[in-house]
Amino acid sequence: MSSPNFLESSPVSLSSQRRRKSAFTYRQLAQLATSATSCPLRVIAHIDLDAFYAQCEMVRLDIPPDKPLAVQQWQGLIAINYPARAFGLNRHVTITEAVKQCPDLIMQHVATWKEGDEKWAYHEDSFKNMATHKVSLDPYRLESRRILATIKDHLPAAPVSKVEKASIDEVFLDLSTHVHGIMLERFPELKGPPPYDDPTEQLPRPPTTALEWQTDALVDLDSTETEDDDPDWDDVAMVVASEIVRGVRAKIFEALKYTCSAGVARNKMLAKLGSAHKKPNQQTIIRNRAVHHFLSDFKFTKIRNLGGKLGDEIVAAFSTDTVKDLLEVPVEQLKKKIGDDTGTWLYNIIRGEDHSEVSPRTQIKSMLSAKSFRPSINTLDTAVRWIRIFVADIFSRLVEEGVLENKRRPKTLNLYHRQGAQTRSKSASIPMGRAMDETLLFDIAKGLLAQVVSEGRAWPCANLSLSVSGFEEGVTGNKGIGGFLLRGDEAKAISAAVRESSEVRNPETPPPSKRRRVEESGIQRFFGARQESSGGNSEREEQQDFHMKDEIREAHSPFDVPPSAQLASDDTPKAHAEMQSGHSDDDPSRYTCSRCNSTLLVTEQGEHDDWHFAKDLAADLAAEERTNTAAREQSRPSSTSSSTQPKGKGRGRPPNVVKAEKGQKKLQFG
Ligand code: DCP
Ligand code: CA
Repeated sequence: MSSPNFLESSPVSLSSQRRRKSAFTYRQLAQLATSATSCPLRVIAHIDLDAFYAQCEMVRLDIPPDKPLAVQQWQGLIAINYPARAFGLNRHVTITEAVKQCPDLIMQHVATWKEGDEKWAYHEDSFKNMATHKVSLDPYRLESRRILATIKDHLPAAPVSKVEKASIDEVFLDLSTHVHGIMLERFPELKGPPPYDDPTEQLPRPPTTALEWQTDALVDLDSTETEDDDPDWDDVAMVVASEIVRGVRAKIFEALKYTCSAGVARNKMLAKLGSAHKKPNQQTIIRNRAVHHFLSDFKFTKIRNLGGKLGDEIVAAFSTDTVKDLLEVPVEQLKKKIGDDTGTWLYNIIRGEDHSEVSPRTQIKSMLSAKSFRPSINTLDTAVRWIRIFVADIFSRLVEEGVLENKRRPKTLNLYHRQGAQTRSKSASIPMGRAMDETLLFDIAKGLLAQVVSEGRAWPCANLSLSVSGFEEGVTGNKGIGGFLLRGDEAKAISAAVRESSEVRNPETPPPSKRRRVEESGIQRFFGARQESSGGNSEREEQQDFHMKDEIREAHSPFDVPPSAQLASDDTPKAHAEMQSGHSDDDPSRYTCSRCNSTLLVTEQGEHDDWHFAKDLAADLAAEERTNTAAREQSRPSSTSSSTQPKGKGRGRPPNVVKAEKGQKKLQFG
């Protein structure tokens, strides 16, 4: 907690005589009031929770702060508290090694949804049951939300302070406007007006006694700067921001018992590097005069947005991963090797220039619930049970998003299904004309699954996931649910919505929308995909779904229908009939389906029954849709909306069927 208090004791007279004017102008001060991204006085903070999941468990279980604890997910450790890190533990050690290195380690498994359960819970034996359990990050999301609410409560409302949730345990704060207000109160000389009413006039210098760096870590200055140099208003702004951040951190601890680390600097990129500089429970200020020195020691792959593919490309292009080396490269050469936009951006970023905005949009854009199956699952019954869990998982998150109060509501439900190398996705509109509940989502999801199954080749299934997307702001005040009724959407009831976005993918070539993005040049090429795949929220927030996200990314990327998928697509009842002709009816390896009189191999019975289920469900939903549409059209004859029939590729194509089915009987699902 020691902090150099150098500026307070600086000799006022000498330096202030040397430079009587600030380097900053009245105009630049005014820009601070509006949080202009180009303002050189700008102050941004990044707050990152220390060992977040581990702290959540410590707080939940009331474990003393000095006890080593790690959060376990199946056979791995995903969060390690600082006392455990003192034993050399990190995310890469195995559980066996961890216990060897730290015999007193408390290992807490993450909460899980147990197949068939209505709610997630902390199960003692979950780590042994990967096949029947699914990780739930709800406890951490809940804490994340409480922390965000505490931060927002503590700070003045937007637009005075802007808060951007950057991941499950990180936020950016733009404190510029707030700091500007405090500076004007503390230093009335800043209130102006500028001499000669000229905003380009320089400000008077701040009194040196104004500064008291109460920070835990103050990054060393650039070699050209000395501590004897008088502070300027950018230093004052940093001190004020640092006080605010200290207050926020104290409040989080007081209210919720979580510690966090913070960085304060002139932009997001520097603030983020700052919060990671000293951990846990510390804050670091990177004064403008210290930026170059601070950055030159870094590997540029640690910089925000340079951690992934772009960083790797730059390392390869310049055979170095250090900022120091890259600083030597002229901008023209950067542009030549990695493109004009990216080159210019990189040139600036390694010099500490980043004008990206703190975006207060903390709204979730999509929600995903997923499960990879090891071993793969083979029956519709099991798949439906998982779908039920996904729906419960997503719905509980929707409730927290305010779906019940109509604050926000997703428009689309998407199902992804993976079988071998083939990923299929189906989407449906969520009808806007009725209240959203779990049953509605479950019915739509089952309809989507039915589409997949009716196309055949559904099993063994290695991965299933469900997501909602296309969030719309709802209605506040007295408009009620009707506010969600959008022209055209009214007619899209459940089955009709299982529609055109049905896709079969194989990871080779991108679909048209993605191709366009890949062809984009410059920085967008790298960031566009990243942003899309993050679903507007933390990638880590879906931690257990990392691999699933990869698949979704894959699903949006390269595709060519593989031979197996083509076979499935061309797979007609006739083809099956031909394949199976000539077999004896009393062959014990065969059976005749009582519903459609098809002759099938006994081993095919499960899939065939599933197919009937899928067909039944699709037919029921279509009937329901017809009834709904007719009812709506009767009540509103002037309506222009029309019903859409299912257009899935697999329409009417049963696997292994000899004759077309007859009769339809609804199968009830658990
Ligand atoms: N997380 C995860 N798997 C990863 C990375 C992170 O499950 N590969 C989860 C667990 C972490 C949380 O996200 O607790 C936040 O990630 P951080 O990278 O911020 O790590 P911590 O908060 O655990 O530690 P630190 O104190 O270094 O920030
Ligand atoms: Ca963290």
